[in-house]
Formats: sequence, C-alpha cells, structure tokens
Amino acid sequence: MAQLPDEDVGGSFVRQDDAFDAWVTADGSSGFPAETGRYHLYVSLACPWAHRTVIVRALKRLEDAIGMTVVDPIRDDAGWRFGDGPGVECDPLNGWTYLSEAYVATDPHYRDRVTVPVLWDTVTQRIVSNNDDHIMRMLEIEFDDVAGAHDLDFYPIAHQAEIDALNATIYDTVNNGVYRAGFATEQSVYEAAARDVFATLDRLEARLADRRYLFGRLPVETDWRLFVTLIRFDAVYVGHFKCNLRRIVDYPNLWGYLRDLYQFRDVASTVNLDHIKRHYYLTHGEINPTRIVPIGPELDLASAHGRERLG
Ligand SMILES: N[C@@H](CCC(=O)N[C@@H](CS)C(=O)NCC(=O)O)C(=O)O
Repeated sequence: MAQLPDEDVGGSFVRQDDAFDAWVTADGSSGFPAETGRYHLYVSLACPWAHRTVIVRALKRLEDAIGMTVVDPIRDDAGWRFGDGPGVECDPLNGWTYLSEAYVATDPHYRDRVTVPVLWDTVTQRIVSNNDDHIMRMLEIEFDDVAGAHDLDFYPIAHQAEIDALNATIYDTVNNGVYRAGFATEQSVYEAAARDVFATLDRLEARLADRRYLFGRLPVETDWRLFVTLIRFDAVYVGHFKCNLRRIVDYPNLWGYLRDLYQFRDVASTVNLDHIKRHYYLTHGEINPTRIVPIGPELDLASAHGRERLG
C-alpha cells in the first residue's frame, strides 16, 4: 500500500489520528477480554511510541501472555516490513510480508498511514488498537490477572491527574516536539518547536534535582514516556532533527536519570540503538538524502548514575 507523505500544514508536521481504538479489558466488557496467548504486539524497536509498549510488556512480565514481533527498522514506500536482518522477525502468526496487511485485514478500505505499534487479536483476526497511549495503559492495567509483575503501578491513583497533565506537556513539546522540529519546512516553525523542546527539558532538569523519578521514588508511565525520547536524543534528535542547543549528557540530572531508567530491571534489553539509528537516518530521505548513518555518539549508559541518594 502506498504511503501518503507526512501531512504538512504551513511548514508544520501533523501526526495522523489513530484509526483503531478498541480496548482490551480485564472483565471482557469491551468484547476483548484480557487473556493469555490471545493478543500480539507488532512493533518497531526504532519507534518511540512502540518502544513505550515494549517497555511496559517487559516490566509487567507479560512476555508469556502477549507475543511480540519486531519489524525491519528501515521503512520504505511500502511501509513497515517483516523479514530478516539483525533483530528483525518474520510474522509468526499470519505470514505477512508487510504490516499493512494487518490494517487491510481489519478494514479492507484502509488507505491511511500504517503505523506501529499494533495490538492484534488472534481470535477476531483484527487490530484492537494502533494507539500507543491506549495500548500502554491496557498493558499497565487490564492484564494484571495474567501479568507476572503486579508490584509495579505505573498509573497510581494519587497522581493520575498530574500524570495526565505532564504526559500532555511532554508529548507536545518533547516526544512529538522533536518531530515538529525535525520535520519543519520553515525556519520559524523549526525554531519555535526546537525552543519548546529545550524549555521543557530545562524544567524537567530542575524537577529531577531533588527527586529520583518524575513523581518521586518509583517510575510511573510518564517516566517511560519521557525515557523513549531521551534515549534517542543524543544519538538521533541532536543531529537528524537539529535539536542541538544541548545534549542530554550536558544535563547532569537528566543524564543520570536516563541511565537510572536504562538500568531499571529489564529496560536495557528493550533498547536497540542500531535499529534506532538506522531507522531515522535511512528512512527519512528528505532530511538525510545521503543516508549516511553517523558513527557516534559514545554513550556510557551502563555507568553509575548515583541517583539512589534521592531515595
Ligand atoms: N499515534 C500513534 C503514533 C505511532 C507512529 O506515528 N509511529 C510511527 C513510527 S515512530 C510510524 O509507524 N510511522 C509510519 C508512517 O507514518 O508512515 C500511536 O499512538 O501509536
């Protein structure tokens, strides 16, 4: 299926709305009950939105309950593709070549962009959701009867309103902010977006001076939503998206916090910097026409971060 170009309004990048938005629920009231072995995640390890769902699946120990397949990080005009190559998998369920086949199986008239992540239902043979916010929440909350790790609460009741508010700011100015800067086609649009990125990073740097994670002693979903951008920042967004006022290594608190999250339980195993770098530098020909992938930077993500002192 041909991919439409990114929508461009007055030099600004606009992200498409999600097409499929049903919910898996613990009690099955939505028609999609949370069950072991029923659902499958299709992801790219390069994509920050998919990465969030990969992290929650790993941290909640849902690997046995929900299967997962990783697509090729290089996306061409035909879209996300299954196959071979380092860390790339064939589709074990349906034998598809392209992820677009999941979209057409769900809606034969589907003509919009084909995005990751996708949560596929093996019983009804359709996409439940391609909305990463909602897939993340479903994995956090609805699968607790089948999850191996119940001790982690990423959406604690006491902080829900504040989590929602900070998620929105971080999405707009950081997660999607780097894309708005990188895909801008007018100088003023780029500058405004890039300045927004650093205004929020500066505020987060101050917030993290006296607390280990954004909401205190334990990470919540906002921390993981921020993490997926921070882990890509120095390797990709500084150069490829021109977000180069500062690097994350230049922020003492954010750099320690990034390493702290990277070293949290199994999170490091969800990070594939090879897929990340090759995806951005090889897929966006309009930004990087030579398709050269830079050799650096060297990032010592496993080094001591010292943030245990914050409790
Ligand atoms: N709103 C989607 C965003 C997902 C998204 O934009 N994914 C990108 C990869 S980072 C994608 O698949 N892009 C393919 C395309 O736009 O053609 C979500 O909530 O999951």
